[in-house]
Formats: sequence, C-alpha cells, structure tokens
Amino acid sequence: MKIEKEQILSDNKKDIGVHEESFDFLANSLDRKGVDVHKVIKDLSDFQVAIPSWALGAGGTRFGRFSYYGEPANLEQKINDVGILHALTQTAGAISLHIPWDIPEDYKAIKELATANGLVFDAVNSNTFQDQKNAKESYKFGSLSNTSKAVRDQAIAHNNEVIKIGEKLGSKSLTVWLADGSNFPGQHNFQRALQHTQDSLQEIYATLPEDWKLFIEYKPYEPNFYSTVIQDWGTSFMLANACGEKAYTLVDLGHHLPNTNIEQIVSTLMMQGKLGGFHFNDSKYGDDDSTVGSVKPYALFLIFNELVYGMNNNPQNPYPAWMIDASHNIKDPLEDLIQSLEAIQEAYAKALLVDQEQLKLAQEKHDVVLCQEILQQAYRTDVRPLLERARLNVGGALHPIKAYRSLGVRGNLIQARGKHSIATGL
Ligand SMILES: [Mn+2]
Repeated sequence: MKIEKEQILSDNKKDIGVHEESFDFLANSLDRKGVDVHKVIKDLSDFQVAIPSWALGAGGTRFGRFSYYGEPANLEQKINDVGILHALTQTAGAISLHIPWDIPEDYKAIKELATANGLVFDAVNSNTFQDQKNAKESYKFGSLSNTSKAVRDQAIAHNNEVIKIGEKLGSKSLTVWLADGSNFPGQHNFQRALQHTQDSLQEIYATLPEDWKLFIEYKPYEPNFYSTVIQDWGTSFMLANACGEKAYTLVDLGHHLPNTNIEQIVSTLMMQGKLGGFHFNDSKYGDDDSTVGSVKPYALFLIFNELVYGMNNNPQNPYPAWMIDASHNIKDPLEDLIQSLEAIQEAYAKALLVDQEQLKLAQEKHDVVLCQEILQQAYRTDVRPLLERARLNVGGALHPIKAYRSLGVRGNLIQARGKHSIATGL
C-alpha cells in the first residue's frame, strides 16, 4: 500500500480552517515575543528520525507475543511501512537496518524502493546478543567480551560484515549494542571483560570506512542482571576515546536507571564532541519501550533543551543520528511510531522556543525563579499548530493518526498481507 499525495491533500482539507485559525493565533503571539516562527518551522521540517526495521511488527516479552495483523513479512514490506509513516508525518525519512534480521537480497532493488519512498539508510545495527542458525560459536556468555578468542573473533567478523552490508546501502554508521555482562557475582572478571571489549571494538573500528562513525550504546542491566560490560555513558565514552575520533557514545533513553539526569549526560557528551547517536523511547521503570513522551514529556523537553543548546553551541559535536528504538506490544506499531514522532517534534519545537539569551542572563544573576519560568514558558506553549504547519508545508498530514485511520491503512495492510504475517525482530 502506498499513500498518494492527493489522498493526504484531500484529507487535510477537512481541518484546514481550524488549523489556520490556531496557527495564526500562535504565530502572532510568538512573533510578539521575538521568535522567528519561520525558522522554527523550517527546523521542524528538516528534523528526520530513523525508524528501525525491527519496530514495524508487534514486539513481545519473554511471557508472550501477540500479533498485530498485517505485519510486514520481509524487508520490502518494512520499507513500505516506513514509507507510509514518512508520507503522513514527513519526519521519518530514514530506515535503520538490523543485521541479520534484514539482510537485503537484491541491493539495487532495495535501494530503489527506499528512494521511491523518500528514505535513506541510516545506521546499521549488528546483533551479537543472539545465536544465529549454523553459527560455530555461541554468545551465551558474551560476544566482544567473551573469554574465548574464537567467540570474540566471530563477533568481530559479524560486525565487519554488517559494515560491508551498510556500505552497499549508503549507510554511514554502525551501532553496537552489547548484551554482554554477567548474571552472578564472580562470573566475570570485570577488568578482563572490559579489556576484551575494548580490544574487540578497536579491531572493528580499524575496518570502519573513512567517512563512517561507530556508535557505542550502554545499558545498566538486562538481559544480564548483575553486571553489564558497557553499563553507563562513562564506560561508552572511555571506549569511544580508546577507539578514535570516529567513535561516539550513543544515548538510548531507556538505558538508564530511574531518575538518571539524562539531559546532563547529553550536555557533557556534546561539550566533548562525543554524542553520536540518540535513541528515543520512554519508560517508567527501565527499558520499557513505551511510546516517546507518553510517561515523562517534561524530561524529554529538558533533554531536547540540551540537544538544541549543543547543536547551536558545540560545533565539535557532529549532528546526531536520531532513531526511535522501541517495540510495540499492544498498539498498532505504525500508530505508536506516529505518536512517538509527534512527541519528538513537540519536545523539539518547545526546546526551540526557549529564550537562551534571557536564560543565560537569569543564570548569571542567580535568578533561579526566572530560570524555571523561562523553561516552563516554552514548555507550556501548545506548539501543535507549528508541527501541523511544518508537515503541511512539505505535503504531510495535518493530523497523521487521524489520516492513518481515515485512509484505513491497517485494514489495507491486512488485506494485502493477511492476518497472520509476522515481522522478524524482537
Ligand atoms: Mn537502542
């Protein structure tokens, strides 16, 4: 199924009057405050978030998995699904492939399909957290950190293979997330596990093409419950530095213990020029894969405030690679992703409204009350008309969820693919 521009245009007509009224009201009031509304809208239109190839089917837990029906059964269908998201939101202009779940068979055809859907290939993701069919060695006790050289070599070779696949697609970065860790005290010699990981990452880094980046994720626990080898941003940062200037830390919102000050981590990494990638999701307890902005929207805004500050003030930090990293257990994955994209844009728009000059003055005067007022003034602004206008300007839907439903997308997908197609992935 492909959504045509005309379908979106005609769907938009129903709500255009209400949009124009609310947009004019907001634009006038922002204009009076000295906000360059056109610049904000342009920034919103330019902001593109990659969709991972594993997020398009229903996810599950160790207790079960419930299909959502009409799931994409192959890479072509996954690209089509991201194309649908992009057509509606004009914000999902990239796809991030997971290897080996989504190895293309015909590279030329896959690239053409992506281009036809307005998509580029973002970071490729390796997988050394599961054993693959016919694999000689097992990752049960770790991959890049394993005490066995044969296991480490197999994991390094896999990452090198992923880079080669990414090169053929036009990707420019490799994301490494390791499940490596220990379940019980005494199981690991922490120093040896970390040293092996560093040596292995350096070997992978050595084969990285000149114009590529290596992103290193961290996570405090899960699937191992006593220790994780790359447990926090400091460890990731240290490993990135040990690899070289093309290696960066990747922040995944779900990979922190409750109440961690993620905005401060973002700020520190950007100051050091080492924030390479960013994975969006939301959580209450841990890596819950909740819809972005559904639990802690104010925290998301504070994080975006630091991202915007860093993008404006830290030329030493490259433009980060953005991706949604969540699995969807009970919602229609496409609707969940639309909600996430909307929440990301909303937090970004609000962060763009923060009066940085006034905030700096208030900070220098130690006017703590005014500092909070300035942040919350931006946060409390209903920016949705700006998002609508940003989408409208580039052919997207005024209200993506509404359009998705009125165009009967899921029904069409079920009709085309059948009820019981299942996507590869989590
Ligand atoms: Mn992630």
